[in-house]
Amino acid sequence: PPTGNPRCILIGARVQEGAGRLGCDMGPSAYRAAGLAETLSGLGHDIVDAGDLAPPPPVAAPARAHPNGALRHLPTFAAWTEILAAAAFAASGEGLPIFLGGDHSLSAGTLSGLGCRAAAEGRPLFVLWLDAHADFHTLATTTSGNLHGVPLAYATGMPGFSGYLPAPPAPVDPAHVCLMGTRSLDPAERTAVRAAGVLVHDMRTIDEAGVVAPLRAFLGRVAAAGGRLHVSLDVDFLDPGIAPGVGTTVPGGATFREAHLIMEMLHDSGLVGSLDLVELNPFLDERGRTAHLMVDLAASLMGRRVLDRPTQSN
Ligand code: 6HN
Ligand code: MN
Ligand code: MN
Ligand code: MN
Repeated sequence: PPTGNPRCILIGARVQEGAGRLGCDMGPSAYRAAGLAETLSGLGHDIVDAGDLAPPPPVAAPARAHPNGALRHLPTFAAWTEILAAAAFAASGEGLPIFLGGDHSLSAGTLSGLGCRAAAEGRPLFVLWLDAHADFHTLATTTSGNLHGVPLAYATGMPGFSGYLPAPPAPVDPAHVCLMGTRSLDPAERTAVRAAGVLVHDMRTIDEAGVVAPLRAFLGRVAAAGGRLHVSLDVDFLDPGIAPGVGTTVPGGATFREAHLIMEMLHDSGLVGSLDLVELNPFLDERGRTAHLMVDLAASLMGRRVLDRPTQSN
């Protein structure tokens, strides 16, 4: 993983077709308006803003329509997955990519590319999924048809995508995935995360144990395995009272300090190699406050702190 001050590469992905409502396409602009690049360079990082990926033409629809008639924008999802995988593989060889969403369907692509990067490095890829949801539907089990509900199942190589999307070449081991903040699971996902062996720290766990012990244990596993860590931060991980700018608010989310503490611990671990900032919907935000909070969280992840402290006590 990057040591010292890694170069951060900002990559916008204006994908919104995976969400149930429009507006996530404005996410990358909102992060820029909220000062993401300036904030991170103020911390001493070398920042490259690679701009926004060109929205790809939808992949030609498969010959056979999918039997799940609820599915929305499958050819668009397939196209974004392909170009994001290529972008993630390339950028992760040059620095620490920060993907600016865009809805969470983009992580199907980023995780696919990062899996290839980790495989090329001979290291396992670990994923910290900070989200109210598990996003663990397959094409067959989603009832909303919104493909921001499937990226984690796709990237971990769950069945139910073949024939419609190329399989990820180096799927993430589900046992290397840790969900935190979970509080809304559809019935099919509840069964699937358990069967796959995904570690789930739901909001009740955070209420009872706090964030420190569960996160420290997971980071210890990543370090022991010599792993590369990807963090996928969905705005709806946060409580809607502090982060209204998202289409899928769920009450009872992470507080301001819980979220910042996670970011501070992630920074101190030195393990994070890439980050997704997803699901920000500026159309639903209030005077940019959610965009600003997400920028603040990214800053904490990249080293902003109140005071220096001895590394061991973190
Ligand atoms: N997200 N499980 C719900 C669905 O429609 O499949 C919600 C998915 C939310 C996805 O927030 O990234
Ligand atoms: Mn999500
Ligand atoms: Mn979510
Ligand atoms: Mn392992």
